[in-house]
Amino acid sequence: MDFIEKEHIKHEIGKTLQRNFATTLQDATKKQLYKAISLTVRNHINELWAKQRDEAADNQEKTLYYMSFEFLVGRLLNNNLLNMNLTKVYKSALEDLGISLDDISEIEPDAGLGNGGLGRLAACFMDSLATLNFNAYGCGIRYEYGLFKQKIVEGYQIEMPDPWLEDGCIWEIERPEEQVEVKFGGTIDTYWEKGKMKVYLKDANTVLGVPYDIPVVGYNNGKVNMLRLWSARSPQYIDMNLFSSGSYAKAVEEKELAEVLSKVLYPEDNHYEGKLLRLKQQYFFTSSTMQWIVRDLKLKGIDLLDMPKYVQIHINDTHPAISIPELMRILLDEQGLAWDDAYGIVSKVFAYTNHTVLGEALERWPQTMFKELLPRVYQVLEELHRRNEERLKKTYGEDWGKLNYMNIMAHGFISMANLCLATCSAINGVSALHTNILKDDVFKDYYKMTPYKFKNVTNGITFRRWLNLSNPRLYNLIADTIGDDFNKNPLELKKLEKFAEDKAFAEKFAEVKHKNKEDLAAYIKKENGIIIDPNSIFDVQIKRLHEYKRQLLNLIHVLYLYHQIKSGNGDDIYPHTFIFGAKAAPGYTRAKLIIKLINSVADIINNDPLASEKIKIIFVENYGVTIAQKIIPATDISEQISTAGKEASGTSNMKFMLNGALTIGTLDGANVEMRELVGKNNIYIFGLKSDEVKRIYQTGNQESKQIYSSNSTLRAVLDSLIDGSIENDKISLFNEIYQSLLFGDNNLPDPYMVIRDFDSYATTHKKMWNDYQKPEIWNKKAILNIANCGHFSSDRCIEEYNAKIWRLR
Ligand code: 26W
Repeated sequence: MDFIEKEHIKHEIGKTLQRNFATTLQDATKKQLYKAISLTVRNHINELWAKQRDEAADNQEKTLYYMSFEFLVGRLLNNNLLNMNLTKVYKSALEDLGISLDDISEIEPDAGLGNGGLGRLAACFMDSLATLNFNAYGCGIRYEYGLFKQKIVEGYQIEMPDPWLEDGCIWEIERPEEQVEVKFGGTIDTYWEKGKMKVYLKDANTVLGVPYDIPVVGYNNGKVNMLRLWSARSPQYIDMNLFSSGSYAKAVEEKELAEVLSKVLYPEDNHYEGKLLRLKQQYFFTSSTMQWIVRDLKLKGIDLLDMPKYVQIHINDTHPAISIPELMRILLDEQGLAWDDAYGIVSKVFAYTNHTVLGEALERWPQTMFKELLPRVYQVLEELHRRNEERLKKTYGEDWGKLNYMNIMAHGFISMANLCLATCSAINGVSALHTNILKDDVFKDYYKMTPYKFKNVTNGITFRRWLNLSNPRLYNLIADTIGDDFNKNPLELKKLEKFAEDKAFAEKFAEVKHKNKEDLAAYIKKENGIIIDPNSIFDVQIKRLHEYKRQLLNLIHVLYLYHQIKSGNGDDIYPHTFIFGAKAAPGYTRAKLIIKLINSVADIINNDPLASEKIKIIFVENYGVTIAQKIIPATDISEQISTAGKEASGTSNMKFMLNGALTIGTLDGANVEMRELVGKNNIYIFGLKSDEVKRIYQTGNQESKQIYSSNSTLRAVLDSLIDGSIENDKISLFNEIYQSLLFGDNNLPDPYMVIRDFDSYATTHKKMWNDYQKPEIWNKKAILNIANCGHFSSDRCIEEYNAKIWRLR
């Protein structure tokens, strides 16, 4: 961005307040200030953007369409200032006006259009794509309500709506002139035209897809890509006859039914349910996007047969997989291509990332539901299925068990993963371990058939948001020490290794961490009313609540420490503040019960004069991107403790590493690669490995019961879940959790290996607090973590996607 004078900025803000809000700097509310400031930033972005949109008409470079049901973008003002290289001048202009940028940025709603890792990954990717100067569009849904807001009432999670668009979104631009029609239901009809049979839908319901574009600015390079989010609109105006005859409600009903499609984000993370509305949403945004892509190519005068040269479509998990038959349908029915030509295109342009191996997360749509909602797309799917089955038979013969397992359609269901495996040109996992599990286990039969399709691209995070923006103290310290080249090449962070044993540097690092901890303590005091000690170890687990992520293991360990203290054996325990932040899917009862358990235990410990000297528990309400940005810089210990084999990658592990926290973790997901990069002495690995877990699943897990019988200390802790010592007037409240640990679900005791891994977890913790008390050791390890974190930049990750899969340039 060319340099902008601060006087000019001050002038622009004043003028914007007058022109848009008929107010002045003196009278403006904070909200008006936020909006006016953002509008001035937006103007600078839009000038660049307009130029690039203009150029795009002639741009023949291959473009990526990153399709995702979720984009967890978070706040944009600070991010846009940073990437536009305007932070300094804006800060100083605002200071002159007596305004604090930090205060103002707190006004912006946190755009929570995603659940967790997959949605945040998509947002990090958008940042890197623009920064690396690739032409890319993020394509998704403009949910009117983001992920629910979490309130904790008497320890329980309560879900509240998140109307993030209530006051409008400064950054988006509505483009009604580019709207498309999406058709649902109806029946298939045919007619003849110029000797060709044409297929169309009769009596279908039409919903309009209206695009809203949000600019995505590259870091310091003037590149502007965009996030195109589709909003559903009814093509009908309110029926005035009904309206004037008194049927007001009915008159608006139809309109509402159409517009409900982009109302709300499904809050289930890793647990799939075949809900009709979800299927409608998926078709709505994929059909809108496919129509747009084809229209755009034709506007550019490109022959559709050349599409693979110009277009790459990425499917972020199976949620957008209906794009595949939908693009086929458009090419066949609307563009008149022959099947083989259409399939030739489709089999080249799509690539698919898998983000989870949990069986309960795999999408399988009931055939009847699909057929009724999307009759023509269903026909196309049937043909894709038939042809795929022929191919499978060539490899596997008439092995029907295997065929049904691998088929696109079987037993009344459509397997979206099999659709992707059969038709995409590339399939990737998100960490080395995860990709191996896909190859050897979950997708092994497809891997045998088409090994060349399978790639690994280990996840990454954008350092711009997760270091520069959220931890300016550490960013400045690093930049002052090794220069700021790491902004362009994150591997340059390696230069910090030299300083790992430099006393002066280590002290500065410790000071940064301490200040960040003081800030977090102040925030927690304000939000939770609890005073925590910045000298205690900040031990953090923030992520979605899921049994496989094992917040329960963490909590049981805290309870164990509590028992030690109460029985007079806690002298060597170093003071800890255990921080949890997690949303549970509203229908996931056990996860919600674990939240209640954390809060109940927190209540007991925080109010126990003896125990609270040593340990405190904080549950941070409404965990999301913005809160993560406050917590991560202040963390000493990062909890990455999933049952091995279950966490595809994890990305918060990388954020903590970048911010100089030390990890306690299992050999799961990207933790495995973290250990390789930083060395085994600088990460605290514990617990069962993924192949051991797999074996236990095959042979049963009686050992958990034996541990319970033989380890009296652990037994006392577990028994305290049900003996009234936690919620004495609701004695059976946590019985379900206790039962699951000891007897399990489906006869497998302790299905997530909490009891099995407890001992090694506790021992490892002890080692950590001993190391923490030797700052020269601890800081050295922390600095080595930062120095070796460059690999986890989403810039590296995007370059790798490009080299292995997309080939945009
Ligand atoms: C309701 C169906 C459903 C199924 C799966 C909803 C959402 C999902 C996602 C795939 C869950 C998800 O976010 N997975 C996470 O993806 C991250 C980015 O790759 C990984 O780092 C996490 O390990 C993985 O759990």
